[in-house]
Amino acid sequence: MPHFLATADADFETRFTALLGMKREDSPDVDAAVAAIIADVRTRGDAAVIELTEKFDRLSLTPETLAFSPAEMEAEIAKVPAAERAALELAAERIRTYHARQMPLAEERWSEPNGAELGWRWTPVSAAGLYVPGGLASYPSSVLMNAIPAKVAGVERLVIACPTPGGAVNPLVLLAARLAGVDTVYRIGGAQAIAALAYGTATITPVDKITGPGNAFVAAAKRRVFGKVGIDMIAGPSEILVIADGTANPDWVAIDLLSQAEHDQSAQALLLTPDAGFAKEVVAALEKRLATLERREIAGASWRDFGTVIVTRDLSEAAALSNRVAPEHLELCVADPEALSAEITHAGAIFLGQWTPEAIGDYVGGPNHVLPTARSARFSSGLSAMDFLKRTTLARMTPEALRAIGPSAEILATSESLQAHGLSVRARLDALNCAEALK
Ligand code: HSO
Ligand code: ZN
Repeated sequence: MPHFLATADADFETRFTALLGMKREDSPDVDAAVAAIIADVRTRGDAAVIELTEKFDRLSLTPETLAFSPAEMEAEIAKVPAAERAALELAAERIRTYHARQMPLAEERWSEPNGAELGWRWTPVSAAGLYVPGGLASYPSSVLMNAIPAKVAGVERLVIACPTPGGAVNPLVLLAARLAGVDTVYRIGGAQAIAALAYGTATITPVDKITGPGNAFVAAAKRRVFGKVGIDMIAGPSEILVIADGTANPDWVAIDLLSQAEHDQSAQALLLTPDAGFAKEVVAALEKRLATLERREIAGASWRDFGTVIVTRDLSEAAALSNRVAPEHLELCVADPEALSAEITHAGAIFLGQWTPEAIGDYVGGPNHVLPTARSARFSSGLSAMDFLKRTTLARMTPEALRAIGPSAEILATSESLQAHGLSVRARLDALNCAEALK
């Protein structure tokens, strides 16, 4: 049974707080094992990566076969049926167009009356590595969502690490890699792949930033290599929160809730509505739909353990509660989604109105589907072109500007007992004063 709450209940606040604090992911503590794997890859390079791939993926590789050859890529990609190819191409194009709009001006610069110039400049990271899980969660759509923003940002070298357990390859993943402009696809996975991307081996050139989802080993490895390289985020199980009023279609809302529940038994689907009768209809429709799903075991476990229905006094109260959840995906299935959207302050992605199922955003809408989970939308955003850019600040003083603001720098340097700092300013001010005196 999902959780049923009503804001009118006396114990609502206690139960809602418990919901917010609920720990959904029970990830095993693999940190010690991951530390050992990273150390091994750092000291033994390719040999360690090859041994670990043999052990975990039952696949024998050599330095020459760590990456797919162009001919192997061709052969796999040729297996993709035309309909899938066309759909992936449409998705790639729409994701590219959307992310191109995120690009900031390459350089901003302005001058002050004293002649000083200030500004900043954006430059891409040189190389990025994208992790793609093998097996059940090997999503071609996620390849596009990670690789395209990197390309749009101007990343020169883009590589993928994707395990192929027992040699099993997903041709769609390789096609997505090709469409997105990925240079090399390595058939390696786990912590060993993250270590190889971060530190490099004789055959794998290290990258500067690693993005993409993965299992507990991959997550722990990303945490450990952070600092040596940049990472995107540590993504948790998917979440969807739907705010609906009586005008929504209960069956559509039900299947939207299930669309995220089917990702993972730790996924969470929440429905907030002021209409108790409507809530009942959604739950009934959901049970019916659930029974028909291939992934009913997973979706059913998610709905049973973490599914939640909250009856609110009105839509504004639903928006306020949603802001406290800060969901990864928020659907507004209400008569006036724009008005309600104005009340939303914390959410990874908002889907406005009944014609916008969340799945559109997962595949072809254009916005990124790599989004902050576990309430981290309170302080972070989904993956974007900006994640592959860095900002360098620019400053240019003139004698006049240095005269105006230099003395304050000197005073602050003295107060921090940093003599050379102060002297670097003073030397220039003295030269200026000297030149002035000689005039
Ligand atoms: N909803 C998932 C992404 C995804 N859905 C991939 C389907 N494929 C996390 O945002
Ligand atoms: Zn999804």
